[in-house]
Amino acid sequence: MKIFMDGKLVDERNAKISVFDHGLLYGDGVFEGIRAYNGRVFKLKEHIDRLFYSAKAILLDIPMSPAHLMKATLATLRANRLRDAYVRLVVTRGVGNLGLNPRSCRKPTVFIIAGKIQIYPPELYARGMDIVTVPTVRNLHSAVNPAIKSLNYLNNILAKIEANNAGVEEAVMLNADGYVAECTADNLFIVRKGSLLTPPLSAGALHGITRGTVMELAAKQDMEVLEPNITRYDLFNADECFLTGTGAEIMPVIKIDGRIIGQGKPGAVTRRLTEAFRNLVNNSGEPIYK
Ligand code: PXG
Repeated sequence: MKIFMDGKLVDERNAKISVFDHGLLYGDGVFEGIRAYNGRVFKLKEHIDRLFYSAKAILLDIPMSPAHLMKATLATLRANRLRDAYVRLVVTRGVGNLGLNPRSCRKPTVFIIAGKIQIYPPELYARGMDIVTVPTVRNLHSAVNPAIKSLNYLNNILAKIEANNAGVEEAVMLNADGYVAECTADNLFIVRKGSLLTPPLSAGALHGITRGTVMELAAKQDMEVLEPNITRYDLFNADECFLTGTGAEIMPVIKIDGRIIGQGKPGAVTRRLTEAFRNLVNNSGEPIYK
């Protein structure tokens, strides 16, 4: 496997990070997870834009332009002869000394991995997922804003462990006010009386690119799309529920905290949006091979 590392494509065995990199020592950095389908990178510009917004929020100057990063992403996919892939783009604060002050870090580290991802067991897409709400509260936006896709995912990792301990694959994270924020790497949607509802970004949800795509697809299908605060009660009484994310795509949810959602199987709206999503990802995006 070829990895893009600080401006060059290198062999996997030579793609090494210093133990003094503050991305490793402090989780000081930002990342993006991007997907390619059928020889095209889905929403590449949106992902690169979000990377720059995350970097701006943590005062990290990415040492490459957005255009250069897009080219590097495509070059990494070509170097690995990939058409369907998952791309992980990472920018860290770089090598510094043993102290958290980023002033000692001279140059951010940039690397890009192009590989595969399967975050949930494939059979769950047909059956639907059982999820639970967990005690770990989503980061406050007055602390580390959940809009920042930072290298510090402990908030989400703790929630994931709590879900696994409860015997399920995914966790619903509530915010400090008790409203639904999102899952550990996915946004959450419910369908209620024909309308599509998802928590507002102010509730602690990431500005998910799949989330935005699904909202657009629903609007095109003449559905009403709303972003109200959502409670656990709203989840339990939803007609349908599903999760969205670059890794997850669209995952139906059929049980939450032991309550069966709707008919206990993936619903018609979820299926219709999944079909529209599949159609879009296979027929749009930045071509890898021109
Ligand atoms: N919320 C959080 C906290 C995320 O990390 C999403 C929502 C969905 O956003 P997008 O833009 O992908 O629709 C994410 C995305 C992984 C992995 O390593 C994580 C994400 C994406 C892909 C893979 O498990 N996070």
